[in-house]
Amino acid sequence: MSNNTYNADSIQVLHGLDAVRKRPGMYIGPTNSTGLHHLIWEIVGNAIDEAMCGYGKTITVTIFKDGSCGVLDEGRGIPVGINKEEGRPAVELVFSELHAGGKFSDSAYKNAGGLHGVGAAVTNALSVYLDVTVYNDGEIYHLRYENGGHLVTKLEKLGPTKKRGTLVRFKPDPEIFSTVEFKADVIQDHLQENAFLIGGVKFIFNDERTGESKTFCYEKGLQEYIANMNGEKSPLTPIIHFHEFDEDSRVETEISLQYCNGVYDETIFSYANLIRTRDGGSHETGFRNGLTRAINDFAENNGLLKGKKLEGADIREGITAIISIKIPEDILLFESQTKGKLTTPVVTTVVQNVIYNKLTYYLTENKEIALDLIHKCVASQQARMAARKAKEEARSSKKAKQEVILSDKLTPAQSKQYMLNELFIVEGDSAGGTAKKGRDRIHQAILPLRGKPLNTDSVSLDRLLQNEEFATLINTIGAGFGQTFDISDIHYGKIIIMTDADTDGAHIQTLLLTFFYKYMKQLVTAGHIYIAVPPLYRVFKEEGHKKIQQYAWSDEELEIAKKKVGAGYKINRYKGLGEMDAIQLKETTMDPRTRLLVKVDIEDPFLVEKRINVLMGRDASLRRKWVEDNVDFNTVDTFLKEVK
Ligand code: TTJ
Repeated sequence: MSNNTYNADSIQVLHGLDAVRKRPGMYIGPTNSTGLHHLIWEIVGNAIDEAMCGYGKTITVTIFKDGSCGVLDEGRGIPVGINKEEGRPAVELVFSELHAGGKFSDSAYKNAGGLHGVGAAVTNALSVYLDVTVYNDGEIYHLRYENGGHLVTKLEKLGPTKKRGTLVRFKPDPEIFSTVEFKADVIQDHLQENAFLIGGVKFIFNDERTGESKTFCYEKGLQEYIANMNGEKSPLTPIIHFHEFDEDSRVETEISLQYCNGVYDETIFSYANLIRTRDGGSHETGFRNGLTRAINDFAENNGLLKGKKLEGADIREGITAIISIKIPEDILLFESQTKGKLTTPVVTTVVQNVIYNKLTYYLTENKEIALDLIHKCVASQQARMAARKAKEEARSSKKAKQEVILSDKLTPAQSKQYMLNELFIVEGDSAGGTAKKGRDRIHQAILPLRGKPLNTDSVSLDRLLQNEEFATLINTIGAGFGQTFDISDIHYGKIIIMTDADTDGAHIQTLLLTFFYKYMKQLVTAGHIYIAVPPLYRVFKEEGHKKIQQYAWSDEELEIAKKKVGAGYKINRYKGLGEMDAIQLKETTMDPRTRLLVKVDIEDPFLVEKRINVLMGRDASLRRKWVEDNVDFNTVDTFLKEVK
């Protein structure tokens, strides 16, 4: 325990928690649902630290009926002894002193999972109550805070116990957060992700609001993470796993990877001290360098290269990899507050050496797998060179910007200013016809999709590719797909999916999104994909020659619309696009001045990957359930941003 850092008296300590309440954003980010869940991650992170130090194998998170959350571990218990400098029990300081958490922990990797790593005191400051129970030395200890971190029950003994561990239960303050409703799926995702990252620790989730209970425990950790991500894909290699501790730098590196057939892109996730590093950084750089060198060297030494060296992209095509490193807190460096990118320099060489040495050894020991893998890399290389050559030839013969032969189904836009053009992909021929009449012919193109072929319950993307509709779609967009997709060639600035507001429509949306994400990923990440949101109601009446009307996109809006139109109104309830005429469709869904669009906004590739696995998996009932649970036409999905 450090011995010279505490000089704050209790008044300053309280002041500290007040500061958190005044500016919660500085400590937990936004005070929306995301921030709300950070309260849990801060607490769970402490329990995880203890488990990673080897104390306790089970962490239980419970949401209670009163909206509070309890986190229980089986560790050594937060120390209850009196802290000499402060003259107060250490456990009390943990919850009332900002940043105190780590000072009482001997873990090198503290703040696991807590995004800002600000500690348990922040959770306390933003709660209406927080109860701590410590089971240690045969005694139950208890203390309680209320009202944003005011100590109301000092540390007390409650009686004997045989248990060991810590239980923290808190209820978030509705005056701070825009919502205080914990979401079961968000918590489960977080716990599952941690369970994958720390093999062998059991995470239990109980939701007493619904009676639901789930357990996540993966003895094989990252390897099961990969298995879970690649579930339905056809593997080219087994899951390959490396784990190494570097004594000099004290960096622990764990890598799991697998190659699959029929996959064009690479999926690489990285973590530093259990924090997801979305934008990669030194560990990912080291991984890429080491992987490229190992495979090139091996291929060269075994006479498998056909001429030129393989490029990194050739080597990574079809890979799924997870890199998880753990490093001492004092050299854990991120590019910014949001911790998206690791910058600790030494990590690059450490990870590079691990993957280079271990993979070289693995390939030598597993010649057949090595041959399969190198053949795939060489095939990728050749495909890439052929695509490049074809493109150069097309460019030089000035065919490049000529329209590809378009399906007769497409009604093209007249303008050649591609970025201003919009492609509407419309569910059904009849709605397609209406859209054709309602469109702006200069900038809007219509591509009707027949609902039927998309509607099968066991869709494989490979089959979708052979499907005529998708072939048309690829041609229409005009920029290729998969490895040869080139975003600079797209023929439309906005690609707008327009379906009925029902379950089938939602299913078509998700199939299309999945298709785009998989084969034209940049279209999605660069924000070119939109979903049109048709209204649910039209409220109208005729007064003489005057027509008064209002559209409504939700039941709340319907009530407002009824008032606006006034007595004697009639209501159209739209069950599908087909029930609108061209003018109505134009006004509500197509005209940029009046329509409602949502932009598909991928914030979290982890969730997307997961969503895609559910959606494209073999289990049709899971998929249907997902669509029913998550696609709500009255609210805007969290992945989507409202735009015009
Ligand atoms: C610190 O070093 C001495 C033995 O106990 C170590 C410790 O801090 N253990 C510990 C803390 N176990 N569990 C926690 C903990 C658990 C939860 C749920 C919440 C918090 C803030 C801490």
